[in-house]
Amino acid sequence: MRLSALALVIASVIATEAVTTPMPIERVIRAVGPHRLKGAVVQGFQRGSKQLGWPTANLDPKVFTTSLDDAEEGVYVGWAAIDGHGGGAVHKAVLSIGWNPVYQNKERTVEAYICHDFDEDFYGAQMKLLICAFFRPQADFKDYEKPFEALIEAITTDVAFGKAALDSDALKGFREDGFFAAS
Ligand code: ADP
Ligand code: RBF
Ligand code: MG
Repeated sequence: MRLSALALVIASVIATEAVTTPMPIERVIRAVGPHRLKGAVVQGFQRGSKQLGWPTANLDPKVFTTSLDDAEEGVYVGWAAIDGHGGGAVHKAVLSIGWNPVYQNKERTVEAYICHDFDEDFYGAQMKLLICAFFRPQADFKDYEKPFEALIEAITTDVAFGKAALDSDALKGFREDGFFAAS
């Protein structure tokens, strides 16, 4: 592991230990794919912004039912662009793939917190998502005294960790991927 990646892992373990925690959440950077997914932003359960303070743009499930394996549940980083919003620019994204074990969803979701302050919601818009690294499995936080607070703190750390990871030489180049230039 490169030194900068190791420093990120240590920093993220320390940050997540701050919650009353039986086991710290560990993060590593494992390159994947990249997976290039394109589809509409759909409605979810409206929990991201309201309950957790982290909105997630949910990708139309028909885009990934066959292209992503069930085994790929986890927290990932990548790059995202929303057609007609945020200047159409490519932004950093920290995302969740799976059944959200804290909530025990029946359907798998692919949902991305996009690191940009949008002026408006963008349901129905086309989202391009390039997923390039995995960094932890999803957790149910049931051993924690306050599972929802633990989830919020984990996501907060994931976002800081993900933003730094996307600045690494291994991942930053995907921002210029031809996928984002194509219609
Ligand atoms: P839902 O459950 O419907 O996905 P969320 O509470 O997760 O609702 O909020 C997601 C919605 O918020 C997105 O579909 C999008 O329209 C809007 N949104 C605004 N800013 C962002 C952002 N930075 N990242 C993701 N979604 C955002
Ligand atoms: N849900 C979980 O149940 N467990 C997790 O460990 C988890 N990690 C997440 C990490 C990130 C960066 C994001 C954006 C979401 C994560 N979620 C996780 C999904 C979260 O439960 C979901 O976004 C909200 O329920 C709103 O749909
Ligand atoms: Mg959402």
